[in-house]
Amino acid sequence: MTADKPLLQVLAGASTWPPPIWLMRQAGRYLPEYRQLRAKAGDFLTLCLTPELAAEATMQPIRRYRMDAAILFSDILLVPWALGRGLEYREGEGPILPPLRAVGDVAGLEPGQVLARVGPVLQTVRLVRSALSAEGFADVSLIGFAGGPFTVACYMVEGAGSRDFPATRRLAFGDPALFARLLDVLTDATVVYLEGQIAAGAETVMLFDSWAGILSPSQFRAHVVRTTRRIVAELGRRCPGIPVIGFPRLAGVLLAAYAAETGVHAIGLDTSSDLVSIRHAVGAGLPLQGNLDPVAVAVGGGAMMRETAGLLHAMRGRPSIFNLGHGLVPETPPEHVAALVEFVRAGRTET
Ligand code: 1CP
Repeated sequence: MTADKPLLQVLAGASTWPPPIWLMRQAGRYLPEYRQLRAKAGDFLTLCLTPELAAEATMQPIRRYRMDAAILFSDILLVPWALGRGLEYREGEGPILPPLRAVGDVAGLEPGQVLARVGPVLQTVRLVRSALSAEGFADVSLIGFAGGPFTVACYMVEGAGSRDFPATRRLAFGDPALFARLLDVLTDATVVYLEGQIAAGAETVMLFDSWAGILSPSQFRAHVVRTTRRIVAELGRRCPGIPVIGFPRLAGVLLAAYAAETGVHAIGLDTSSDLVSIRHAVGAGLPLQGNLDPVAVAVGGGAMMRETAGLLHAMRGRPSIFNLGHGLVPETPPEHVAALVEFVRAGRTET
């Protein structure tokens, strides 16, 4: 029920105080209980595809910190995996996929086949919903997610992580028809996947477009705005009332166009965005989420508190969700996260 859940209230346009808080990568390697679970699962993909273990990873930060939202424990690359492209996570290297460069690589991708393969992820969503009610977290919202089609395409074309994805940008300019076909398949697959998560119990969904910021303005409109607008419109038809949070990381001044043209219901800000100037650029009523530097949490102490107080001050009086500008880093001491949550819950705008 929206009425009882601070995060959903803010997404519906309310300015609650103190703002609700959750943190990107709140589950993960900085938590000793996660490292234990990860060791038990063996590899990361097995952890994502074993509903009992993935639900446990989702619940760990909720039990420890009582965050206002749980985010499904999974990964954005489950979509290419579900499309049959193959995916491997190598220790210390990150994700590896077979690079996609030719027409033939896209021809066989069927968005319809995604639902058949993501059953375990949808089961995780159901398990988390029941765990939240069974363990007394009735006011904690459940966030589902997917990667933005452009960001997922980056990993599929490049075949791995990269600083600036040169092969992807080359394909986008060099074979626009092929690249558009790939983005269309990913857009359709993402709609089906998010609709499945919502049917299983996700109350809002977030689109992680982590690499949106590497594009020129015209390419940003073609690959990020166009796909996001289609996902938001389609989900609006299929799942009315479910808010979509967009995270076009490092979009900079293009954030205003993203906010105006995609129809997202809230925007996740990366570390570089200035909350005060952004709110003039995107309209006063649009909920904003962000954007503490995760490194400040790793360092902790006065530096973290001062940054946090400044953000809280800028958030006051408008619909805001406290979060980071990017994910928690693995070397973050868990007690720094506890101190951060306590500080935000006290609504302190001064140190
Ligand atoms: O245990 C491990 O060693 C695996 C590390 C890990 C984790 C904990 C990966 C591999 N993915 C995840 C979980 C994850 N990924 C979540 C879970 C929920 C939570 O936030 O607690 C989410 C939302 C993601 C999303 C994700 N995966 C993004 C978008 C957000 C971002 O960080 O920019 C991206 C880009 C990925 C790809 C990915 N998966 C994993 C890694 C190490 C990466 C980044 C690879 C790279 O480009 O360097």
